Parts: sequence; C-alpha cells; structure tokens
Amino acid sequence: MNTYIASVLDDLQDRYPHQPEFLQAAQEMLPSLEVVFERHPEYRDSALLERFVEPERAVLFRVPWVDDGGQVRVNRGYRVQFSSAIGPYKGGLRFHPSVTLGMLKFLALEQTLKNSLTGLPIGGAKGGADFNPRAKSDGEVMRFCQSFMTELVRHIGPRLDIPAGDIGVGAREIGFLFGQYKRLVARHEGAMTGKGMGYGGSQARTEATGYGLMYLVKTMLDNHSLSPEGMRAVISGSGNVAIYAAQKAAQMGVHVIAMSDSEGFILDGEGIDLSCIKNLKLTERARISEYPLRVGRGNFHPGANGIWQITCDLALPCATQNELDEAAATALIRNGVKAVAEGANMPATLAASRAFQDAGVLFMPGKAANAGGVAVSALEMAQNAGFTSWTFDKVDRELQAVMDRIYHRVAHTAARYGKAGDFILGANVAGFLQVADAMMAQGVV
Ligand code: NDP
Ligand code: 2IT
Repeated sequence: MNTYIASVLDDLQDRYPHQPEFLQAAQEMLPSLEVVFERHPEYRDSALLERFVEPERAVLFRVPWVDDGGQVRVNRGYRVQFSSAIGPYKGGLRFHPSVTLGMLKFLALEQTLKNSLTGLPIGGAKGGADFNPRAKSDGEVMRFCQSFMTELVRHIGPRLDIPAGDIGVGAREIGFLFGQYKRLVARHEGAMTGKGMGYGGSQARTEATGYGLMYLVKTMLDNHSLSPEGMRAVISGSGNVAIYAAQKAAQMGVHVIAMSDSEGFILDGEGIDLSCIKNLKLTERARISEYPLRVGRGNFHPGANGIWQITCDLALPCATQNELDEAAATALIRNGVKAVAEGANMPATLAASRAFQDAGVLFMPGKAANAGGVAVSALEMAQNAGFTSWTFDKVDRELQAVMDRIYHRVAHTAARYGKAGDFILGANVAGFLQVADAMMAQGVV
C-alpha cells in the first residue's frame, strides 16, 4: 500500500482503537484509493485524505424519557455529520442497543461515498441512539422519539441535515420524530425523509432500498450474460430492506427460499410467503420463528448466520454489519453462489468480500447496491422543496435509472483504473472522486 494512505490508516488506528467498525470501513475503503492518489498528487499536498476521514461535526447528547412504569430512563443520542462537500448532510437514524459513536462514524463514512455515487446533491451523515424499540409500547417509543428530537432539532433542517430511517427506525418512529420536529420549529418542511404518504412522504420510498438492490442486481447479471429468472436466493433480515428486496426478486422470477431475523432463519423450499413475513415483522412486530406455524410449511433454525449454509445462486445480506464472515463466504462459494449484493451496510467482512472476489463471484458492495433508499430520499427532498408529489411510476422509473447509472459508473471506474470487475474499488473510487473534487474546489475548510 502507498505510504501516504498507510500513514493515514495508522493514525486512525492509533487515535480510534475503540471504534472497530469505523476502522474496518476505513481499511476497506482507503487501499482502493491508492490509484487515485497516484494520479492526483495535488490531493496529498492539501491533506485531502486526513481531512476526508474526520467528520465535519459529531454531536453526542443524552436522551432522558419516562417509561410506562413511571421510571426515568436515559439513552445516548448521536448525529455524525460527516461531509457536506456535495450537498446537505443526509443519512438515516439507527435505534439499536449496539449503537456507539464509532458505529455511526462507519455508517456516515459509507453514506458519504454512497450518496456521492447516486449522482444527487447530498452529503453524508448518520445518527441514532442505543435505544431498543423492541418490546417497548407505542407510548414509550413516542416519548423517546420526542425527547431525542428535542435535542436533534438544533442540528437539522431541510438545507442543513435531513435524517431518515435505518435499523429500528421505520414509519412509526419517523412519524413521532417528524411530529416533534414540526411542533418545535412551527414549520412543515422537509427536514426528514421516509415520511408517511399523507404528510409529505414520497411514493416508493418504503420499497426503494430493496427494489433498488434488485434493479442493480439485474443490471449486473444482464451485463454478465446471466438472468435472475429461476435463480434461488437467500436473503438475510426481514426488515424494510429484506422484505422489499424479496418482493422485487419474486417479481423478477427469483425463488426466495430463506429469510432471517436476529434469532434465526426460515427455510421454505416452495418459496417464502412474503405476506406472512410482512404481517409478522411489520404489523405484529413478532418473531420470524412463527412462520412455519402460520403458513404450514418451512422450517425455523435458530442462529441467524446458519442461513449462509443454504445452497443458492444469489445471496443478499440485508440485516446488519459483519453478518457474513469468511467461513460463511467459503460455504456459499462451495455451494455455487453466482452473485452477492449487499442490501445492508458492510454485512460482509473484509475477508469474506475478498473471498468472493478471488473465487470470481460477482460481488457488489453496499454503498452501490443499497443506494436506492437514499436516492429516493433525495427525490422526496426535491418533491418537498417543490411543494409537489410524484406518482409511484415516476419515482420507480427514476430509481431504476439511478441504479442503472450507479452500476455503470462503478463498473467503468473499476475498468478505467485497471481493475475490471472489482466493484469494491470501482464504488470507492467513483464515490470518492466527486467528494474530493468538491473539497479541492472549496479550499481548506
Ligand atoms: P429494520 O430494522 O427494518 O430490519 C433489520 C433486520 O435485520 C431485522 O430483520 C433484524 O432482526 C435484523 N437485525 C438487526 N440487527 C441484527 C443483528 N445484530 N444480527 C442479526 N440480525 C439483525 O432495518 P432495515 O431493513 O432498514 O436495515 C437493514 C440494513 O440495511 C442495515 O444495515 C441498514 O443500515 C441498511 N440500509 C437501510 C436502508 C433503508 O432505507 N432502511 C438503506 C440502505 C441500507 P430483528 O427483527 O430480530 O431485530
Ligand atoms: O443506509 C442508508 O442509506 C439509509 N439508512 C437511508 C438513508 C436516507 O437518508 O434515506
């Protein structure tokens, strides 16, 4: 590795030893940029990489709230505003007990390059709290969201920073958060995306990440003389991304035979009954283990990671980071997987993604594959700013066009830098170049 990049990575390791996910994301990203720094010595002269790897701003705040028993609880809330080089800060909020500043720095760094890849004018951010919405009443979730927004409101706005959903933040949470935002600023404005259709949301935002993932997978397969039709797919997770990836996959003739949640996976050789999954996970907030009882077929297996032992053509990790390790990758390769595309952010470990590439398996990293969600968020911002709303078909067409452009941008960049087929390098370089050029144009800020 080039000594400049190695020294920036070493510095990060010394400074942030307690932020393993952030270091992992930097280790995946920075080596790809070697080819860029060889061609652009001026970047180094202006310490571009040292500036790029530090968030422009990160806020950390306490979130006090009262549970149904009258007890006062305290969580930690965050917003990491990583880069505003190409547009206002944009990225989701995650509510999960595992959330830390380091995790959100990794997600905000990924988001910065992802948002750049969409070709839309959005910078990168991420936020959230170590709050677990599971098993909380609607009233408790509402009070938590109101307290969280009472602080966050100082840091966001339609031209400043526009949060959205992520793990643990869906339609219910966005509604409560937006309601409190509106009450505090006394304006109905597009400071959040993923809003409900009746109050400023966009058609197709709910479906966008999963649908976009499958649009990009289809383009990738088409460009390698393959077709999704008739393929068997395994999709981890059963949340927003996984459900709509499964729905679009089924529409494309893919047989989705397995899905999961954090406790285990279901295998149904006849094809997953998605209406049952939607009822269980979205409406009832129940466990996926109930699926076999409800539909009268399929089996539940405890342990989420076992899903990667299933023989399939297409593997779509759509749950969380580091859910697919090297052993899982080896099993998938041995069982003949043809393509892997990340619906989640960094679900494959570094060793797993290298194993796929070494074995000649098509591998598309999350910052390209799951960019459809934030792309439609940007379209929601455009609709809000224009006081208008577009039809489902219009948004869906735009989404398909964005995903098609992303695939070609990633593939062409990899080829242009002498690494045809290396979509990790293609995505990192293509995403970085636009941010870097914007930073150079704006001086030392
Ligand atoms: P949801 O909260 O809707 O669903 C998350 C799913 O992943 C659930 O099935 C959950 O299981 C499972 N899961 C969560 N944590 C773990 C864990 N530690 N181990 C195993 N399984 C886990 O989130 P989303 O579908 O929105 O997000 C999924 C992934 O996609 C995340 O990586 C997110 O960052 C990424 N993403 C999301 C976008 C969006 O628009 N929502 C856009 C782009 C990427 P359980 O029900 O048991 O908790
Ligand atoms: O990881 C992601 O891209 C998201 N959670 C969506 C972000 C957004 O602003 O729509």
